[in-house]
Amino acid sequence: MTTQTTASTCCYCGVGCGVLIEHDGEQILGVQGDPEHPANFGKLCSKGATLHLTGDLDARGLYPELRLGKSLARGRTDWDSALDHAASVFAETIREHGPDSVAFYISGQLLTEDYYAFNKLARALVGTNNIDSNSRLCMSSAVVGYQRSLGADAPPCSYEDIEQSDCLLIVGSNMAYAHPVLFRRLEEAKARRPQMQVIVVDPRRTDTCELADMHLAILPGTDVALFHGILHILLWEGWIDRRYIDAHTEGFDALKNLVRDYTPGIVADTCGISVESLQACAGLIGKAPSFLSLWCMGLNQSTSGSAKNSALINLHLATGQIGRVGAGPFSLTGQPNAMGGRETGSLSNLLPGHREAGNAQHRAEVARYWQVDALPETPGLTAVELFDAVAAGKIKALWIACTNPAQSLPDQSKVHAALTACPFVVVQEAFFTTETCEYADLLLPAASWGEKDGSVTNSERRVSHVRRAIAAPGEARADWSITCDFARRLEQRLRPGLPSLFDFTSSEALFEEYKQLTAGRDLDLSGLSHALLDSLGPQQWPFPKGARQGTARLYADGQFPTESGRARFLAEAYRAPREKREARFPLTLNTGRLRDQWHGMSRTGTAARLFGHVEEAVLGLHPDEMRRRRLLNGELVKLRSRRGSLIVPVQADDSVRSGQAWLPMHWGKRFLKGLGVNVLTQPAFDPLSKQPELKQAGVEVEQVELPWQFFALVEGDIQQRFTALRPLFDDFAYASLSLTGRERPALQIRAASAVAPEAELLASIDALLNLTDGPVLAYDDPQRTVGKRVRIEDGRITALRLAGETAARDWLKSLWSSGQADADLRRWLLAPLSAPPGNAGPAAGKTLCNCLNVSESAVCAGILQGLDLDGLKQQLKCGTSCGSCVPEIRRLLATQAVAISA
Ligand SMILES: Nc1nc2c(c(=O)[nH]1)N[C@H]1C(S)=C(S)[C@@H](COP(=O)(O)OP(=O)(O)OC[C@H]3O[C@@H](n4cnc5c(=O)[nH]c(N)nc54)[C@H](O)[C@@H]3O)O[C@H]1N2
Ligand SMILES: Nc1nc2c(c(=O)[nH]1)N[C@H]1C(S)=C(S)[C@@H](COP(=O)(O)OP(=O)(O)OC[C@H]3O[C@@H](n4cnc5c(=O)[nH]c(N)nc54)[C@H](O)[C@@H]3O)O[C@H]1N2
Ligand code: SF4
Ligand SMILES: [Mo]
Repeated sequence: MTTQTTASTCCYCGVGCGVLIEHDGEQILGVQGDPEHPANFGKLCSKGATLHLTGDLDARGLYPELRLGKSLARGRTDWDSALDHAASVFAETIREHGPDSVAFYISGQLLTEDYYAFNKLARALVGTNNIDSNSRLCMSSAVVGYQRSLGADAPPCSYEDIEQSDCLLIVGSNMAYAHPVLFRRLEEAKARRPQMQVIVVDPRRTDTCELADMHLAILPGTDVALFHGILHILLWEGWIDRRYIDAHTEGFDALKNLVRDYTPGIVADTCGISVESLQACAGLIGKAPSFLSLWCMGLNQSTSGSAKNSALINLHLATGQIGRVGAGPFSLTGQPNAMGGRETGSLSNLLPGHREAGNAQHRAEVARYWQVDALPETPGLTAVELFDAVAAGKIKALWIACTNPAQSLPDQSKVHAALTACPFVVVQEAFFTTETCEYADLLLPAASWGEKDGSVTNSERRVSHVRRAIAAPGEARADWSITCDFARRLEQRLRPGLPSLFDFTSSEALFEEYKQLTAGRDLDLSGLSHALLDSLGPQQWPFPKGARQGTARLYADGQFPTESGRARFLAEAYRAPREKREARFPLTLNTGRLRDQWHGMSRTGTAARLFGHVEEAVLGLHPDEMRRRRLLNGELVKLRSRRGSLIVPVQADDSVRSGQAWLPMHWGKRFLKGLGVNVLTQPAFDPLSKQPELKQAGVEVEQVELPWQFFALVEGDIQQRFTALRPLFDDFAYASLSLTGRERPALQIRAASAVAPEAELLASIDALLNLTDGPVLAYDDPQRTVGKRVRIEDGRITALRLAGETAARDWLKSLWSSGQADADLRRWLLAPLSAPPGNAGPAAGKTLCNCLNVSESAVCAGILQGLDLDGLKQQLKCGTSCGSCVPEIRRLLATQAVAISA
């Protein structure tokens, strides 16, 4: 079959890049950036550019699976039986315990049409507001911030504003990793206009700082103090816009009173920065012709998330820096359709069309449109509260779609206990490998990227048409279609004989119904349709009926969608993060994203190439903290919080300050022994947004003695081996599973324990590693302190494992990846020692440039030869394709230059 191209969007971050999917009608063969798409103009980052390499069918859900008793295993079933069963259980539960005994937990990665179907199902049919989404962990503080300060949940800016601004404040956002294509656009703009000032506020020195003129490494959680301190200086210096304040805002006097106490000395002290840098930062903002701020999880994921958002927006209102080119408070959205979720009302407190579930008039409007008597009044549960209610037995049937709460919610011990206790759990998933799937009584296979049709809204309010390229594998179905099919079966049981509310035969039909609910509201997108998006391309809302183009910028006229038409200053005092530093937990744990992984790694974790940059979860600690605790690089440590513990290797990392610790968020129970990173994080949440404080948990680090070490590599049937092997490592203190190898992917396992495991366990592991028969060379020393096995096929290593001691690990891995199996290897294998022979070269190290496979060591060698960025690009080709590695190359250039000159 010939190769076809389907234009669609990337399924990862909120930048919302257009992709051209190359396929043969059955399989996706490649992806390119869509040059026509106004979010990316052809660019893609390392994740977008590798989409076609992800999604191993062995990890996908292909058929519905049902468990008919908690102690039983799940078995394959058909869709009719699956959905009839679900409808019966839901109907019975609702009849017996009321509508609030069931709940839906959904996701910012669903399409707008999927969201709308779920919303109507929960509120109109079931009659509950218990429908919340993972956006509660992500954007809900920004929602509150915009609503409170500006009157509606609408980011007022466009991506162009980032390019055109004179002064950019990037706060609590590592956009070099998390919004890479936008960062590329910023890099290019800064190269064109070097006078543009970029300030980064982040407790860590991230790759985003490589572009910054100023980096303020504030102490975790002190942003509100910083913003008030900046405003204090702006007032003192007269750098505010009195005319704008008078004409378009209210509440300034109260704020002025509050910030009087936020003197530079006190604020610098609270934030752990110098008075000079605070003054300089305020100067850049106060004197800039245009000022734009970008923020993400560093502000939102906090017990002061709402206050942080409003304190930042205060700065824009006080300087009149909103509604103009290059100006405004611009919240970056995380997930591809976090915006669509907010628009369709997919947080428990919202309703479609930017309405409030707590507002009687809003409820009446939506009820009338849906032709039901009324919508439920009882407030719905938010994510953390919802799982608490599940644990307490109040929620008896839980429907989870497109999110992996058994990895991503804070306080995982509680989440796992809740899922174990819940009488009926439905999981609607594209990948059946996630931690949450384990708990499903009914597991429903969902179509995923490239296989479904609908729409998404990106960070700049731009709606794109997501198009289907190929059919979903097996019996997987589009989310909206699963939801509507279930809803129709539930209707027959709850309101028999009445006309169906879910008579939708396409995602387009859902969009057509939904869009009318936005008519006349701030987000009015009633002029859009799938067909119009096809003819005019992606459009920014508002886009009312009859419009021919979208709206790039909001509030140009200074009119805000509040009762008075004025924007509001919010005066809230700074509050420290919930978990104070104390002797037992003296470190603050910060968690967040890596460049090449996506959340729980269900998709990115199927592509070996994406582990090339970072192979496993490693704790970063400042060198002083390492010294104080006598820790060495690579050593395993136990990381403990008030809620749980985790064993991981530690690494000196001077991008975090003393007193802090850093761990990537991606590792859950599948990839790491234990309950994952979130066993440590705290469920305490912001009082208004209910968003938990995922970025600041009190922890301590302890040494552990785990002398018995294990290392293995195996090629072939990776996902099946992964799933089969993972449970065998439950008895080890530490175990980390990942993928490795670019051309010949393999499953890699590292493990450790205090004593050697039982011989039978090791034998079972060997069997799954393909190391028990065939061309396998083995050596075990009599005391069983060293055990080596290598499988050699056609002169190449295809599986290997070291047990007891793993000194030869890197050497063997390099032999495996180079495809050699020479005399040295045979000699080493039969010797009682485990150490590699003397001529073993260094380990390959991490891959910096994933597109062109350039290692960090090659880049460092180039720098030592005197090459600059352009030279490195020319000679090594690194950074010449997607550019995601360029910030890191810049950082290496800067640090190496220091090392050379020092
Ligand atoms: N590669 C990749 N990209 C992604 C994702 C992914 O999983 N992988 N996920 C997407 C999603 S859903 C989201 S929400 C976004 C998240 O995007 P970001 O928010 O940019 O990413 P994070 O790494 O979670 O956190 C950002 C920064 O907040 C800093 N921070 C921590 N505490 C504080 C604080 O108190 N104050 C300030 N000012 N900063 C603080 C951290 O040090 C970190 O560098 O990324 C999106 N893009
Ligand atoms: N410690 C810590 N924890 C965090 C964060 C942090 O910064 N630190 N960040 C938080 C944030 S901002 C977020 S957004 C969450 C994200 O947390 P999750 O929502 O749990 O993240 P994902 O792993 O992306 O889950 C999406 C799931 O949907 C599945 N899927 C993919 N496509 C489809 C589809 O089309 N249909 C269906 N039905 N399923 C599909 C994927 O396989 C995946 O399992 O994590 C939060 N947790
Ligand atoms: S920046 Fe990368 S992950 Fe985000 S939408 Fe674009 S290609 Fe996808
Ligand atoms: Mo997110």
